[in-house]
Amino acid sequence: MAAPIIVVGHKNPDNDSICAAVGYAYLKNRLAEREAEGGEPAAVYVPARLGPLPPESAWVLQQNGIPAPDVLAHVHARVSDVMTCDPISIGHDDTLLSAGRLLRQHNVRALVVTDDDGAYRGLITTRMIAERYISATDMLEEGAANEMAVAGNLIASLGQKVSEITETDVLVLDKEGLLKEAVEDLMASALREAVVLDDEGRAIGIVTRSDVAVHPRRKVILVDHNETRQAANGIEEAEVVEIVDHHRIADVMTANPIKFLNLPVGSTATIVAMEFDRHGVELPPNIASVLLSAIMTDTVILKSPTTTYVDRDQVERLSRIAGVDPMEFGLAVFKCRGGEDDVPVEKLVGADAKEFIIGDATVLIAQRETVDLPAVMHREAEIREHMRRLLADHGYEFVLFMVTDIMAEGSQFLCEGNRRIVNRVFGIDCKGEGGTWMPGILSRKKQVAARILGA
Ligand SMILES: [Mn+2]
Repeated sequence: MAAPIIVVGHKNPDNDSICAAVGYAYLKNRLAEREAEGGEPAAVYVPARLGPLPPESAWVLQQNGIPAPDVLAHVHARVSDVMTCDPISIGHDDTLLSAGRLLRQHNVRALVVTDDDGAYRGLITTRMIAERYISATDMLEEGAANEMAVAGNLIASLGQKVSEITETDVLVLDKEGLLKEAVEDLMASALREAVVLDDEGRAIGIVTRSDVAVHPRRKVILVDHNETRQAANGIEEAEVVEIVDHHRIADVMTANPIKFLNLPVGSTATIVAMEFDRHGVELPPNIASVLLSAIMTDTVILKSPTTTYVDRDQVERLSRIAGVDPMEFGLAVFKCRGGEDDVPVEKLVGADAKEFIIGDATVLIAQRETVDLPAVMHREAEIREHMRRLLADHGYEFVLFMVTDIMAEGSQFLCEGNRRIVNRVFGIDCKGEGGTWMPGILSRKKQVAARILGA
């Protein structure tokens, strides 16, 4: 079976990047099974992530009995992408005759020689056997024997022990190793073959020079991003086979035409849910719940101005399948983030902070979405002190911290530095101490940054 196709969201993953990957991989696997009509599916899809699991993702996956996607370090080609798995092996006490038979039977050029307990000892290859036979003819050259003697020597060799001509000086590779480095080592090695061992010293693969002549590309489906900067390391070496996203079109390029599904809706999970519908694949309650959580976080419980009627439709459908009240469920998801009291101030302010450039000044706009505004405001003095430190360290014109109260549908503005700009743009008089309540302001992108940048 071919290598699994990875479904992955962006770096520094948010809940949408995790849940859309889980949901879309599930859908793709059902579609592959349907296509296979009871046979072996042509591909297996595996969700992955590029960073730590957000607390709300950990919660929703656990609640629904779904394992967290594995972390993907990179998508560069690895040794495991070219190696021949489960190589044929032979015991060191076996004869050359059995070795020859195995080589012919499996039509391979190398066998793994094992100890009595199955551990890797070395390799025996067609070339080594050929050399063994060629060496017999040396007897003639030296005039030490007649042809009968050579034939006798060759016949005797059939009963010779494999261990006597086993090559033990073999390049050993790690299956997770970068292919690029493995190729360099293999070219420099005397043997044409290298072996891949597991932790217990058993041979799990063989790599030959002809295996590495091809340049395998790992297959990847991008969800919730289409920008190389946000994608897995090595993305330029990978083959992007699909993109499902709701961001601006950026710079991921492909060699072939692909399915590129991008819609200006509230979350990637919304699009994934629509795809289940389009393909007539049944949405199980646990996947519905996971997708619902992502729509809720990306749209701030449908209150962000990025929310569309399409998102509302899907929320209604998903919550029906998952058997939850959408608003209660959304709130529960947000509550998982928690930690308003004890999260370090650097994280409270900095977890979601973006720099913007106005003329020749740089400003920082940070946002914390919360269901417990009083708990955040209780730490105002500490927060302001941290904001002033950011201001001094980075030379910002101002630092604006919007504490967005999801339930009250507004944001408390805390500003340090040159407040004049913020005050002018929003027609407020933000003096510090207590901050200013901004009803209806929920989106940094649409309602705050856009206005400040446009001023
Ligand atoms: Mn998203």
